[in-house]
Amino acid sequence: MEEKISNIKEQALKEIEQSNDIKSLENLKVKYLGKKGELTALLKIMGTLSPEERPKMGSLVNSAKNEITEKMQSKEEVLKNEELAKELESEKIDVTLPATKQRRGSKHPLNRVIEEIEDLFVSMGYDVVSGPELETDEYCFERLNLPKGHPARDMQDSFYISPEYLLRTQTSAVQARAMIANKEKTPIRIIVPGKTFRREDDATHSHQFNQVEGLVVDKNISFADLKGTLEIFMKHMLGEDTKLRFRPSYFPFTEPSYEVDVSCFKCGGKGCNLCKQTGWIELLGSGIVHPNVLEMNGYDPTIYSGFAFGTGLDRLAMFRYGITDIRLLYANDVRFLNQFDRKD
Ligand code: FA5
Repeated sequence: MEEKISNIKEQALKEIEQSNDIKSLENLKVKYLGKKGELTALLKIMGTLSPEERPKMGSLVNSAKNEITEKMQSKEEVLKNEELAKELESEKIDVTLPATKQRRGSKHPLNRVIEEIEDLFVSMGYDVVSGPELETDEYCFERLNLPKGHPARDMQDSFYISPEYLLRTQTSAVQARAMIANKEKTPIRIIVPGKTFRREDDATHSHQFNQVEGLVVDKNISFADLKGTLEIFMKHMLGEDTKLRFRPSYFPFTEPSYEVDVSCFKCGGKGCNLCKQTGWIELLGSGIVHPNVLEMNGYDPTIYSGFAFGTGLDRLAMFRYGITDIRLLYANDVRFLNQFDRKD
């Protein structure tokens, strides 16, 4: 029996030493010290021994058990440390590596254009004002010399909410609001960037688009002031070499009225596919404020005069950035928007 105990102990110590993970160590615990383990089996047969042998064998089994337990504990510690070291190694962070770049949103091309225009006009002493997008028929048309039933209303296909309210078709609506709001009838120098809406939809017309309106009312305002202002505006946006062409046109709220074309910035006026071989691109409507409009909105046309202009911001952004379809500006496709990350 003594030899058997010694063999079991030697075998157990050897196997413990050879085990190389916690799982196999657990198995050895069961194999030697568990309820059905080899040492436990020896304790169970103690009763069959003579009373003289029993204490000796008992103490031999116990000391073998203690030795195996101790060996197991120290091996377990070694294995746990090894596993921890492996884990730490796999989680190691190289703090010297360059950081992953965080993508930041970029400014929408329309907002870039709006901000640029605002900066320019503020530097020339203008105020930036806004007005409601859901507008009354009165401000959108009637106070702009377009009474109900006026044929020129057909030029702007409108979204009516009720006979009295519509989504404004032009930022010109704010012209009348600014004149009415100015109780002292002091000079006005404003720009109005904002959303406008018409029942149109193709590559160059959107049902929602943006305009920027300009309005100056003061004494002795003439066509020369309008021309000079638009030249500064367009050269700033499209380049110093840009030329302007004023074509007589018709708007009920200005007289005389002009459509303004700019020389094609792509071909420099020689003619290309962008300007349809004409060398010119139509960009805005403008004119000298109609005396009826001044009068209707509280300014004496014999004392005051003014000029106004309205341009499509979307079209300006399209020319500026070479965008061929206006709908891209509203599709919220990040692949499109990301291109403007570092455009200017
Ligand atoms: C007007 O809206 C006038 N209120 C402009 C004006 C203001 C004239 C002050 C005189 C004095 P028009 O309908 O032409 O005019 O529109 C002006 C510009 O808005 C156009 O040149 C174009 O750039 C843009 N625009 C018009 N409709 C659309 C549309 N559906 N989608 C995108 N841009 C449009």
